Amino acid sequence: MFVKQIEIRELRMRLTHPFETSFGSTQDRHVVLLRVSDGTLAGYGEVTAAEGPFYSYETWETAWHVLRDYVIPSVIGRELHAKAFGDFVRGIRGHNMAKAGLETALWDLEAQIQGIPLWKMLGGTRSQIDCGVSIGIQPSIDKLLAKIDTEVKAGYRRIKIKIKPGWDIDVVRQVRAAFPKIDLMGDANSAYTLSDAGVFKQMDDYNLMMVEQPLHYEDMIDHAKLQKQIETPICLDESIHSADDARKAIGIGACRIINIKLGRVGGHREALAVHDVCRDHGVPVWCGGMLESGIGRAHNVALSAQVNFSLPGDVSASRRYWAEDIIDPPVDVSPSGQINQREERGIGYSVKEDLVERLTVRTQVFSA
Ligand code: OSB
Ligand code: MG
Repeated sequence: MFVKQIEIRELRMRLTHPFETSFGSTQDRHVVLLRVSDGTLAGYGEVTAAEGPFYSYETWETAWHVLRDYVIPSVIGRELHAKAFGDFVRGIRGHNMAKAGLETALWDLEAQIQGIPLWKMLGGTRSQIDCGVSIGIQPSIDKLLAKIDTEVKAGYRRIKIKIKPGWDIDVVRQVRAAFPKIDLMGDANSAYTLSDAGVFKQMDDYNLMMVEQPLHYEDMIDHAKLQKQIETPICLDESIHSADDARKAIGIGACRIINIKLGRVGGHREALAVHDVCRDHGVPVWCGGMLESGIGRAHNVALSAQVNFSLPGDVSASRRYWAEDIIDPPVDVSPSGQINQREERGIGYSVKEDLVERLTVRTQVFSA
């Protein structure tokens, strides 16, 4: 396809509730969207970088800079397939979230041109995906228990709670006592070191599906040491940026599960490669979330159709995040905790262009 025009926009969107992790709280999101056109059709992608360099070094502002000055100039006016995007930006180190914003838009456009749903073009087979929720750190345990109750009643198939030092073992104990049967996990977002192994040994008593990224955001070695000391499977999030990372982490026993995020790995092509490495090693994967608008969410849904996404992901309904999402229809979750893939072409949801325009605070257009 011919990359005739690329539009980059920054939107301000307020989450219905603040979301707190071990590295901080966020509510007012800066959502960077990419719209790429061949002159006839358009594809959309989302940059999942956060408001500050806390989950990773990228922010919405670094993504804008890297896209404007390096990524977009590498592909504008070129003839390419979405799967070849990585070859055009190979010289740009890191900044995977910036790259993924454009890469995913190119996949949407290519699926639009072919007139097929993206999930099918990617080779996905799951026409329904299993959904979990990620619940941020709450002001009190009672509030957390009430949130879990709401989500379990809504049908979600797995509950993830955020943990940090001081909000960990006692919280897990009380959640387990109140909900003995639910599929439960904890996500530490790198808040611990190997000297905290005792905390995770205690967690072994509460039948957690997994503990996500307990240690440093660049580490694999200490995770392997921790995994040897505990029974609960470790799931890596922050540490995995590529299929090569996945191969190394699995090889040294640093994890037994991997969370795949499109932004963190640079887009659909690398996400599929991570998926395949995990599948070949018998390691299940699930799709992570980054508090996306409907556009990033729709890409997550499409990716989750891959066969080895055998665990419920952090892909949940639009209404959990936004009073009004920017796609139509919003992403909806069934009472049995699943999202149905759509048969419409591309990401399968249409973008509410009027609403996007109202939420936009800056735009830049690049034309061939
Ligand atoms: O670690 O998975 C994470 C949100 C922001 C940054 C990191 C993470 C998260 C979530 C939320 O857990 C997932 C979601 O509901 O989108
Ligand atoms: Mg995580």
